[in-house]
Amino acid sequence: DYGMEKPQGSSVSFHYNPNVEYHHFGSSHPMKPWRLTLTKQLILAYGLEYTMELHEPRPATLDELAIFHDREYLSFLKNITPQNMESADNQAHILSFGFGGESNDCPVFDGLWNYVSLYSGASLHAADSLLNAQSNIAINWSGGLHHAKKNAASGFCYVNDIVLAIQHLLTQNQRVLYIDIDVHHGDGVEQAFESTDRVFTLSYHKFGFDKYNNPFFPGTGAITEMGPSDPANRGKGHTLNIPIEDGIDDEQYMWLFRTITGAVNEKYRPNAIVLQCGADSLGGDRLGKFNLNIKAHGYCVEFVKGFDKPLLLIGGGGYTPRNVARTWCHETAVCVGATLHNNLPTHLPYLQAFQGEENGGGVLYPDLHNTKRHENVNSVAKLNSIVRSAFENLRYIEG
Ligand code: TV1
Ligand code: CA
Ligand code: ZN
Repeated sequence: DYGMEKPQGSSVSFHYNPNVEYHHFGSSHPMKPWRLTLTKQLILAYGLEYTMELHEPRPATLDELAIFHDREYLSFLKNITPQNMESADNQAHILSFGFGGESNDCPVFDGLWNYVSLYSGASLHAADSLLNAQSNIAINWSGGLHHAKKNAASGFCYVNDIVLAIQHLLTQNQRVLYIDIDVHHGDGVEQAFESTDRVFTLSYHKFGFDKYNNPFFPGTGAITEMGPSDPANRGKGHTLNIPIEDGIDDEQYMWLFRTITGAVNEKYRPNAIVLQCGADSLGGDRLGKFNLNIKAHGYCVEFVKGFDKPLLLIGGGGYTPRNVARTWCHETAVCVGATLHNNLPTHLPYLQAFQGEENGGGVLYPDLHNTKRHENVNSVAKLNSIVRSAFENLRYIEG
């Protein structure tokens, strides 16, 4: 032993199987897997592929998915097609497994099984490269499907690749911290680990009701929701939810994020971190209600990277494809420590997709706050009270 220390700085691995791009939820559905094509093209155009180790992971197997999901659910998922879904046998299960229904959030489409195996395989492979110390930051922009339950699809999510990746990390890590900056509550991940103290789940999200008194999806994640209340349950206090109102701006969000995430990291002392980077918390998102700019979203990645622990970065929501691509490209650059030019590379395929916008067409960092779609109703007093409650909720965990 020559007392050699592990190399300074971070090595980044990128896990992506391009076959995910070719799946379609349906033309009017907000989830567009081709946003991953845009993301990849931006990353390549900026030359970021030379700064990371690239992997094309194989799809996850049925047995790998069964570590979290029920086999009956998986065999339904594996066999259901747009052609056979009308059969009586399938109709009997379709609603209970979270498909169809009025919203049609989780449609049955061609290649569904292939799609879920591909994004899950990439998250498992990314976790694996952290376990083998092949990288200290592993990225899978195709994953982050945080609503899926062990026996049901929910909110565009069929298989919970995050739960699977965390379970894999737990084979060699005592404590894993899960952080979720998607505009929706990370309910599936929270629920999967509600009875253990080996995973701490922290979600920032919009919480509240619209003018028709309908809750913002999925309707859970109040500040008072902190895991089981039974003191004998080890999971008690290992859940923290940060409910936020419409229109939150960069300064407010960054302040909330560093204050609370910093405190959780210090108290919980995780051995590894999973950060879900849902890009629907950006200003101008088709479904989201926040007003964040790309660099404020990326600040969260920068801040967590600063903890210097094995880090799994995964995608999630994001419904304005050009801004999803910009954000995840920027966050890839943050990981490798690169600074990118605001002017987009001229040789970028799909350059058109990034042009002709009101604010900042042709650039990487348009002003998304200026889209002013949602009035900021987060008051200083309200944010202070959230932080106060969050700190109080942390008293349950022993540092
Ligand atoms: C088909 C076609 C489905 C058009 C769904 C928006 C559509 C939505 C569609 C939609 C839509 C939701 C609900 C209502 C619950 C239902 C990836 C009481 C224009 C992680 C999932 C949001 C977010 C689900 C996923 C939500 C993620 N919003 N058009 N559906 N019912 N569902 O509100 O967290 O980003 O909107
Ligand atoms: Ca969230
Ligand atoms: Zn979302």
